[in-house]
Amino acid sequence: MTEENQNKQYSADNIQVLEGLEAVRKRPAMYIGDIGIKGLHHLVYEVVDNSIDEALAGHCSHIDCFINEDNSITVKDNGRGIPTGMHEKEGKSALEVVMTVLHAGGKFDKGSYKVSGGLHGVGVSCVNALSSKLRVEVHREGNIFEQEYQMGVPDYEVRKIGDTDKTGTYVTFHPDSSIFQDTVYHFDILVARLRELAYLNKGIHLSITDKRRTNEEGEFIKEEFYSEGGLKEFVAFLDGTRESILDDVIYIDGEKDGVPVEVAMVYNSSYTENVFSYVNNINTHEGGTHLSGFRRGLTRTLKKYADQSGLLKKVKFEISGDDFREGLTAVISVKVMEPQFEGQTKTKLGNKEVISAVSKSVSDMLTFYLEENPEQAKKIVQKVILAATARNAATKARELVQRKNVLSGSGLPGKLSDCSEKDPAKCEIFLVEGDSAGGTAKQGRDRHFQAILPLRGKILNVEKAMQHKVFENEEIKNMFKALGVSIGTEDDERALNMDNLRYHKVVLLMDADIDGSHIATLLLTFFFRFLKPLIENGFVYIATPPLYLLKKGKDQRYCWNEDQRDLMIEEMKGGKDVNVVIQRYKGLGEMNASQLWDTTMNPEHRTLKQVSIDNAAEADRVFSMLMGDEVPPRREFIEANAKYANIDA
Ligand code: 0RA
Repeated sequence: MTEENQNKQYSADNIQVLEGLEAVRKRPAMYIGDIGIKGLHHLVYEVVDNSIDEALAGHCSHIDCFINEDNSITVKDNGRGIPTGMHEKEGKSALEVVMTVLHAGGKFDKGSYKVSGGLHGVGVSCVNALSSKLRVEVHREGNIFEQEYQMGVPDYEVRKIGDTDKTGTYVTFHPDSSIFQDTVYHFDILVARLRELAYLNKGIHLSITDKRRTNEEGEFIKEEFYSEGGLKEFVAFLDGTRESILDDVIYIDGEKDGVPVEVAMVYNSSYTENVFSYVNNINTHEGGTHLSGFRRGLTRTLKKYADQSGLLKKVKFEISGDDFREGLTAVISVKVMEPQFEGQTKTKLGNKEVISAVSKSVSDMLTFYLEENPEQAKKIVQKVILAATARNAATKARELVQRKNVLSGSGLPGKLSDCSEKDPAKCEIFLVEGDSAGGTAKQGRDRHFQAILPLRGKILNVEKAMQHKVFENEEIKNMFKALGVSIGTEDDERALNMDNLRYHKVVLLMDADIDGSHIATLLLTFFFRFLKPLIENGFVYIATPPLYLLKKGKDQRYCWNEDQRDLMIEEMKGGKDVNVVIQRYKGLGEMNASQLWDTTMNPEHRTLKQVSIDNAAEADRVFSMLMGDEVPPRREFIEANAKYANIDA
């Protein structure tokens, strides 16, 4: 190539780079999922993923993350450092290529299990494009290099700024506030993900430091994660507050047909199934072939063992696949070279070859385990028989509910005050604590699109109840009927059928006190365990009634927290010595219908908090802990989170 041609080539490449960055900024959601809290945190995962890849390749042992005072993020690793030499094809530093060219990151490290497609693995260049500022520092071959960017565009060429005897890559980025709705990082969300990563990738030290806050000793808040046992420890952690029926977690870590498979499982005394599956460290919410393989291996092996053991002789009914998974907590993690992600949220693994790889691994491991541990094996089989017995009872109870539905005409509960609109997308239902608040809400609502269902007293703690008890519960039956949803479809006995869902906003309206919080928690537990797709679709909300009413003559104002109250009092006084009347709302009952409408129900003024699941494994652990028998972890959680809740003890 002549020099002139080379220059042309160079500028043509540059135009491509700019077009690439522009595409990301125009449609950020296509690359990182959304531009809300999820997408914001996704930026961190994207950067950390690169360091994890370096660790999986065996060159990095420590990854340290920092939330800086200004809400920028720093990720440091002690890997080999991103190469800084000339990139032949692009005619510039390899570092600049990795940081600015979409999907360039993976090109260097063929052979590691890099994710292709899906929402993840889009590369650090996406993070760069979505950052108002980003700085990378590389320690490599005795030198320190740096480059800075604005919205992905380099400020200058890669330059050497010093000498070092270390190696590693440091990235600091400032999420662009003109792109993201909110640029404040949540420590807890990052903690949950880093902990998960530590369990999924044993042997790597991960840490997160929050430089915005200090503890009593004046040190920054910091959490460190390291797991030697991997998924075995993950399952023990998830089931920490449940009562195990086995002596130990069953564990396998190996490779079948070229697919690395790691599985850990344990049975507890609860009635829920908690199986989390991962592909290349991504939580596959929608499951897929690795999950099918796990289920197949589990069912076949346990069934065979149970048949041979003679323990099933007295059982008069069919045992189903579900029965083998009641009270089961398990994590499956596979690494797939070229994963095919399918499903609505692209979190369902499609690769067919993975089914037999996982199923064979699980069969081998479990057969060996059952033979070696006959006492444990007996406990598992007895648990399965109990589950089958209960399921029979549950099926009968459920059929009873469904038949009653048909008999009572419209099938809507008598306590429901329905709305007149029929298009679910425009309809809202308020689940209201108590008949009296329900009455106020009924008067205050816009009956055109808002329905009210009062709930009486504490609802059932589904975390501790057998399935048939759940379906027999009056309040729960009412919720199913009012919402228009049912459990069980043709191909999955436990799947939720939402085809006839009647409202796209399901709003929990509770008192802003301890009892209200408790009822909201019970309800959320019920939604999480039985109506999860409603949450995943963004249909579940929590209403936020005000805590105070301030009055000075005709001037009346509502406040939602103490800071707001104090500010407003000063404002109403206007420097004069008049004592503003403060009314503390203890319950919804103290508001009249028009006040409730104005502050809490009117779409023009209200604030609804949308319920979402950031991290499925963490949500499961928290619910089991909040609703379980052990008091100390619950107290610890409530104390740590008290600042988020309106607690009025
Ligand atoms: C490709 C090759 C080499 C290192 C990396 C990628 C690398 C990338 C990232 C991203 C974050 N941290 C990272 N650490 C390393 C090095 C190849 C060599 O030295 O031979």
